[in-house]
Amino acid sequence: MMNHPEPTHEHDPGPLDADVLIVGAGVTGIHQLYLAREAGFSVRLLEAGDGVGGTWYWNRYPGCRFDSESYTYAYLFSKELFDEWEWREQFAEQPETERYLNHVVDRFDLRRHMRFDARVTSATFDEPTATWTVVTDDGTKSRSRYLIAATGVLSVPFYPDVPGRADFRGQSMHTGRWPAAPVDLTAKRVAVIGTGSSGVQIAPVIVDEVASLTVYQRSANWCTPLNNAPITSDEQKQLRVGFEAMSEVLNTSTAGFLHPANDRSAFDDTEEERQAFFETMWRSPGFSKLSSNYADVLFDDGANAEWCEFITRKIRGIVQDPGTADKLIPKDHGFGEKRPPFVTGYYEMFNDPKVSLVDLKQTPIERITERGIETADGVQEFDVIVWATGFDFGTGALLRMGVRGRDGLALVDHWAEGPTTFLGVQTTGFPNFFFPGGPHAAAGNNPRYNGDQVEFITRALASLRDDGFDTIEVGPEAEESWTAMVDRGAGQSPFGEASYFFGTNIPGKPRKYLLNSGGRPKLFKEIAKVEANDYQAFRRTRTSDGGNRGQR
Ligand code: N01
Repeated sequence: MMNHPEPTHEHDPGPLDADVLIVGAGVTGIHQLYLAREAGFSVRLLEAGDGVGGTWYWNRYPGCRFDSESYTYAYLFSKELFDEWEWREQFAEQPETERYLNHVVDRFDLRRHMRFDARVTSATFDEPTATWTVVTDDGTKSRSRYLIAATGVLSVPFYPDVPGRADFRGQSMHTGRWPAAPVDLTAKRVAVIGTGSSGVQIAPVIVDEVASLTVYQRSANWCTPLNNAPITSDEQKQLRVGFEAMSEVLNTSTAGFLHPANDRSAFDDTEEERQAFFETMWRSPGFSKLSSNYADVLFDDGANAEWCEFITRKIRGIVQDPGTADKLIPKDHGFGEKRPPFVTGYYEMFNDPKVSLVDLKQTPIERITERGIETADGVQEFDVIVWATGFDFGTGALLRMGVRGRDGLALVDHWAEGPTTFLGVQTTGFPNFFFPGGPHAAAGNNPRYNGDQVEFITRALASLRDDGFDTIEVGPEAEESWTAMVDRGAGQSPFGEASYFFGTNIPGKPRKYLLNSGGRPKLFKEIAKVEANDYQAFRRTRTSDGGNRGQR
């Protein structure tokens, strides 16, 4: 346990509540809490929701599920935990994931460090003591040495500014704020606005119960099958036997998946071989369509076009009405320029006569009325409108928390032109503040990247303690170089170019890449360098003895 400082200067804000204060009880926050406590720090966690799960707490819409394989998304820090939790499906549904995260919290006795219904409204760095004071919406203050915001990248739902949204008299829900109480959609006339991963997941799952389903599509997406399946008892056994080997792959692979990379280029193969390969891809699970596809599928226009033509033929083969099929085929971007959704029964659903598709490029939404949605084609009445319109990705939650660093610098001003980070964990001017799983963090199977980050942060805090420091702040050179790497990498492939990955779905948000374009190899390399160089990328000081800065 770290000794709580005894401030000797006049400025004495009282004792600390914890060494480490974490915000957010999602996958990253739980992991960070566990590691920090295991490392001997006193810990607290504040969570805005009234339960554990983060993304897997708020996104409880029907059909919400992983598109990373369940066991590859799960924690790997305990073999016992891995052994005792049997994922039922290759791609688990939200309720199972929420149960799993609750199980982890209880199994490792983490709940007693958590406070729920505690939304952070301000977080202020106090320079003389190098501590953070965090205030929640009920006015409670907490002080800590270190503040770790594990607030996630998809935690602020985005509602487009459509006139009349508040006028609708029926039920209106965002997928990212789905009510905990069951929503009865039986025999209801339902609209789903948005065809990103959430919209295309919910629609086919509710279609059987509703009276009618109308999908409002602004951009068609290159959807391919998820190819989910139950995990058989033999597979369960193999997973347990192969845990170490699997962990090794997951802990070292580029995007945190098990799918092997393909070193072939599309035109290394004949036309016939290519079509056979694409068929294999179509039948393969989840993200393997990106990770195991031809190596040049994102980099060569011809290769990308061939794969898109293959998907186009599939769509035309499944969707019986040629007009609808045509609308469902993207014309404005290639595969991977938007985050590809993985679907079950999505295209097939359009063959059901109660399902219709509105192409918003032809007939944009003009307004929401009391009874429904008005486009140039008139008003269509609904009982329920589902807003599957995405999130203020990457920085949304961090910038709403009222974070102020050195000299009162507001994070919202510091990042007015977009986030600047080192390793996606720290930014200059905000000592002792970390944000794993935030901007510049991941670009693949999120828990693997975010796990790398929380492990690094925990080691960094332990090294501070061991070396007699209590304050850590990244230097400007390291931040500039990491941010420049992210921006440079983002320009090198069209990946996510047409998507919220650049923040362009939010009016007024600067266009900046929000993922880690260097991937895990770059993260591993930089972390190794930092640790080998005794944290020279950071300014480490001692403050709690009254400002005696033992800088190194
Ligand atoms: O959000 P999105 P999402 N009028 O931003 C449309 C993860 N996730 O919640 O493309 C009409 O992708 C917008 O249209 P356009 C995953 O990382 C994972 O679906 O901007 N439509 C788009 O179609 C995912 O990428 C899973 O033209 C409007 C949609 O709303 C991320 O969460 C499942 C509009 C928003 O799509 C976000 O996915 C679900 C307007 N004014 C989510 N404004 C898994 O499978 C926006 N749209 C694990």
